[in-house]
Amino acid sequence: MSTVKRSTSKPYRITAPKGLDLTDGQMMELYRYILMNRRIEDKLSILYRQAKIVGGLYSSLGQEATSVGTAYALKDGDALAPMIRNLGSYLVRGVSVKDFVSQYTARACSPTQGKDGTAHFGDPAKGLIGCISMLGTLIPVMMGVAMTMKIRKQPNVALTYIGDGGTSTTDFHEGVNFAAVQKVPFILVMEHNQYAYSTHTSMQFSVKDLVTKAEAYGCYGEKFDGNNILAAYDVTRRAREMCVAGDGPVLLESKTFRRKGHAEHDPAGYVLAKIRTEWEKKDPLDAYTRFVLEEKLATKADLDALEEEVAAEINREVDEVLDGPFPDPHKINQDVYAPQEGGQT
Ligand SMILES: Cc1ncc(C[n+]2csc(CCOP(=O)(O)OP(=O)(O)O)c2C)c(N)n1
Ligand SMILES: [Mg+2]
Repeated sequence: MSTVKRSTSKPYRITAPKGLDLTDGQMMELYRYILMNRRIEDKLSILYRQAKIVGGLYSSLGQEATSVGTAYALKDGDALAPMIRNLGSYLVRGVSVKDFVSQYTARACSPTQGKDGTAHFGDPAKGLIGCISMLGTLIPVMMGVAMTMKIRKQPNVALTYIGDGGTSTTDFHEGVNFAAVQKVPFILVMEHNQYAYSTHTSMQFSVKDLVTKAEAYGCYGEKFDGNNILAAYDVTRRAREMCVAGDGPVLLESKTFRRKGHAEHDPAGYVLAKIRTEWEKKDPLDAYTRFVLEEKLATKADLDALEEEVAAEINREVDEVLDGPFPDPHKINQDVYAPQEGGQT
């Protein structure tokens, strides 16, 4: 008699960390952000295939929980520097759908007035420091921002992100080392998504957990499930408290996976199908949806209504932005180094 072997692997579930201080309303706010993050990127991906995106398109598919959860733990006066896969962090900080769509389609109304096609923009009024494309460079920059906060005795923190590949840069070493020596309120979220372009982490470093590097620099570090939005929030909230108490910097390691290629043009044929499937099952939005329903924070009907609302907002903004003009070529140099009144640089 033959026996049929059943898979014993349990479905991926997320749980609320002990001591989580979020209200039901805040947990639903997180839900809206992660949903918005996913749906904006879905739409941008379609626009890319319609040749409406100018330049590269970088996805955070599978990593949205890390962006949204970590950014949500920050407070007014904190400084945040997202990287290109942190669309969700920008959203939490108040950047609009219109800003993203206009930025990627290089319209005159975009945050960079059509001069840059990706997420390279900041907004000091929102405490946002613009992304720098040279990997690692934001670390010493944000370490400096944190140093200013310390000198001014401000109860705030500076936070930025780095990919696993970016941890191999000199700036990573210099920035983290100096931050630890100076004990500044700096949080570095290392997104261990297992690839740097096509390079697997096994070819990038010999440590299993990036967070072990914290000990080498003499600062606190903690790893967390990067697909659990509540874990991302909670670990950052605690890191923030440590930093404000003068016990910074803190290195956080998000264990996650980059579910698309490096950018939209890269089909990532170098990733085994089996591994992709494994991580699809750990989808952070699906997992949080299950949590929200099981904890009765919302009903299926509530979530369907939210889906519709989000889709309507995105479609409305896309139509409006695409109707708008590209920048005036004569203004191409204007505002490149500093805001100018009317004239050109
Ligand atoms: C100093 C530097 N070297 C190389 C590059 C080119 N580059 C851009 S993204 C990238 C891979 C980054 O991988 P990782 O840091 O793991 O971030 P991820 O793309 O996975 O989010 C490379 C090599 C760069 N921008 N800066
Ligand atoms: Mg990576």
